[in-house]
Amino acid sequence: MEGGNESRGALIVLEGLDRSGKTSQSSRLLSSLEGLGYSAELWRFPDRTTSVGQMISAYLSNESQLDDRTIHLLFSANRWEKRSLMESKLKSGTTLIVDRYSYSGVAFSSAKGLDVEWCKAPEIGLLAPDLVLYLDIPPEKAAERGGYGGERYERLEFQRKVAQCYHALRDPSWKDVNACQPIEDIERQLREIALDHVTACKIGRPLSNLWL
Ligand code: FDM
Repeated sequence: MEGGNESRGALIVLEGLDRSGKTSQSSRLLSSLEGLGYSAELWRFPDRTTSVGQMISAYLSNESQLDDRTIHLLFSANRWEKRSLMESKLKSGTTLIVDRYSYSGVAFSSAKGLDVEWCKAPEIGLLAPDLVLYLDIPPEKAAERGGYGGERYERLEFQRKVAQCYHALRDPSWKDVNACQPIEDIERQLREIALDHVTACKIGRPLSNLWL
């Protein structure tokens, strides 16, 4: 199976501001796909279980301070340490639903003022998603949802900048879904879009790399 593209799984990424509903929608999407008999797993970045992930977690909860470029590279390393497992899962036919990925990496760091191309550079060569589902919500609405949990980036002013940076990253794999709709409507739309992509990958769309 050289090339490994026959009957592979799809790489589906959910992106959006904090409190946009990514995490609950990712779980619902996983249940839907599994219920339809697909092999699927739910991943998330940062993956706080690795030693790099623990450094990221300490930074996010303000237990440690790191230079902006240093934390950017740690987020990137946290994706690189999972790249080969990601590729083998996809090639073995498992669809991955990923709660945040490289787009978070570039959007959050460039919202701090780092150059976008500099932010993308360490991400070049990571697997490109087949589909990015962007849960679109005005930053003010997201802030009203039960408040933020107190982590470093959960501030309205910063989330406004992140929203602008996300918008500049749109590419052909990107689909906006209005995250202000009722939960079940969002769930249904995500499922429909995701199923199209899962089917396309099954019939042999090749894997590709970011950000080329
Ligand atoms: N975040 C997440 C980044 O700044 N860069 C990244 O590469 C990733 C994956 O970390 F505020 C930010 C986004 C968010 C925070 O995310 C932790 P979760 O989804 O709340 O764990």
